[in-house]
Amino acid sequence: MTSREPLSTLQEPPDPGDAWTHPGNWLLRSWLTRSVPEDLLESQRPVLAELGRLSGCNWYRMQLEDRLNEPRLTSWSAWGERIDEIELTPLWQRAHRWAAEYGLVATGYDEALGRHARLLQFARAWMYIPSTDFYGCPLAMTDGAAKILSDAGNPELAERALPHLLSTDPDAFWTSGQWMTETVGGSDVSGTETTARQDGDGRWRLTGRKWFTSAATSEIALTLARPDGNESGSRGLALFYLEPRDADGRLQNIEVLRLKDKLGTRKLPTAELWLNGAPATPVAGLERGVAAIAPMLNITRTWNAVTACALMQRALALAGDYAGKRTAFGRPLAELPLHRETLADLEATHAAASCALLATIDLLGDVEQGESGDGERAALRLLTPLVKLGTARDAVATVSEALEAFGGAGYIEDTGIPQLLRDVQVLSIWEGTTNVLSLDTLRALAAVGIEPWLDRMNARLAGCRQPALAARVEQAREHLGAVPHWLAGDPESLEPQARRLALNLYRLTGLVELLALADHGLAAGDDRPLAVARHYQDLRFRLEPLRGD
Ligand code: UCC
Repeated sequence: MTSREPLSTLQEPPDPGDAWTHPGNWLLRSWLTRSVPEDLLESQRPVLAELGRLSGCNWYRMQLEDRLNEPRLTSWSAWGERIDEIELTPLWQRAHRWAAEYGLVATGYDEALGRHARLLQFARAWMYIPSTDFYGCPLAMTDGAAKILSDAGNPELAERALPHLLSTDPDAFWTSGQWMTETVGGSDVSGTETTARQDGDGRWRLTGRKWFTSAATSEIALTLARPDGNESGSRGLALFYLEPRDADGRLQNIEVLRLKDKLGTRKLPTAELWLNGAPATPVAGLERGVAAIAPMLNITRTWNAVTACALMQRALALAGDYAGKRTAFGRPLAELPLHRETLADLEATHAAASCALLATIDLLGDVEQGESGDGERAALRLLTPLVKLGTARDAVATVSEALEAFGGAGYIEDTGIPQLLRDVQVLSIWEGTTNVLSLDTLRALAAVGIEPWLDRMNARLAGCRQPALAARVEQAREHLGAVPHWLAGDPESLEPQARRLALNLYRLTGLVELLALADHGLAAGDDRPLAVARHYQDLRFRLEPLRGD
């Protein structure tokens, strides 16, 4: 017997549980059931179930064991050779293989899945992401690169890279970087200083400093540079493809200056790079590089939103489980009315965020498979920045509150919980800050107008037939009716209001989609979505008189 015994109470740790079958994952399952034909969904269930089991159990354990590991940069060999080798953490090395084996990118391009390819891809990502320490970042960029190379009309590059980017063989699978951010700016890339010049053999060579390159171990990268003689500003930039290493694994005229010392996402080997004449190939002409890389941005922004929802769900699964195991004031936390209400607020926020996101993913699938018209394309253009900015903000607030639900334990590093908060903070910064995306919302509105979104929202409400929803639907319709008034007047006067406008549109999207899901649920005898929709409407739209209707 040691001097510490007898032991005082031991607290049972929280367990996230199986990510697929978890009661807190009802929304994803309901959405898939509503959207995907049953025979197709049935064929996908085994892989979703396997991912859910692994993510909530084995991978989660490995993630906790891997907690203190970080990627390491070795700049020089013992004998003075510049090598710039980056060693990844054990979990990251495994996550690369799992990503290939489970088709985390390839599924989105599987023509056999038709318009459901995107939804089924992101359903897999939803479970993979929380236990793989932001390996979703290179996957997002890989997906974006695959999208660009599929559509850019550059058969040579497509033939070279696409079979690797879409491979399900871990040894053949490549990931892509997206090198946009320079010292002059990550939001305003028009001042990009990297230059592109042809050498004597006609090979393009890039020179400049890339300040923030995520997943610096990727096999390819897409980047912006200004060809010699091009005009200043963003139109004078071109989009380039490069392979950082040669066949022997040596960096090709690139130096890794350092790994970035970040608040979170510390498993991710984000590097500052010096390109010193790195060989590269133009992807789609020699100007309008920002427009050329925009499809990648829209895909990575969608992954960003999936990550936000998946990490909110992980935080809520842990907090919910803990509430059943932790006793305070004589009862489990789960029986304390205020604690329950606090968790219910978070769950409602997560549900609405997930609905806005899944509706956007459904639309992306339609647009990519050509099962849509201009209206769908326009609605997607507006919804993408909305869900990116809204889910990111919800994730930061929700995960912060979920930490608080653990009391002091949520602040202690070896519980693994604080990392969640540090990690989600990046979601509202990279791939466009909240303000940049609010301005992109204005750009989208100027290009496509509000009508395609409004028509879609009104059609969703018109489809709600259940009497129990009538008052809620009417209230939502009134909110929608106000939207054109928000947009009236001089477009320039909207700029200071852009964030408020974007967040309101995002929340309305979540509410309307949640009501539509509630309608479907009621028709099938499930009143849970209705309860959550009511909760969200009360929480965000302050409809106190309707409480309990
Ligand atoms: O690199 C980074 C780290 C990688 C980490 C990856 C994480 C993945 C997350 C996954 C989850 C785990 S982060 C940095 C990424 N950088 C950004 O996101 C850039 C943020 N800034 C913006 O988005 C700005 O709004 C800019 C750069 C797009 C503004 O550029 P411009 O050139 O000043 O703006 P313009 O002139 O309005 O746009 C140029 C062209 C126009 O087309 P054209 O030439 O036809 O008139 C726009 O319509 O680009 C078009 N465009 C778009 N098109 C601009 N944005 C879009 C868009 N979103 N969709 C379609």
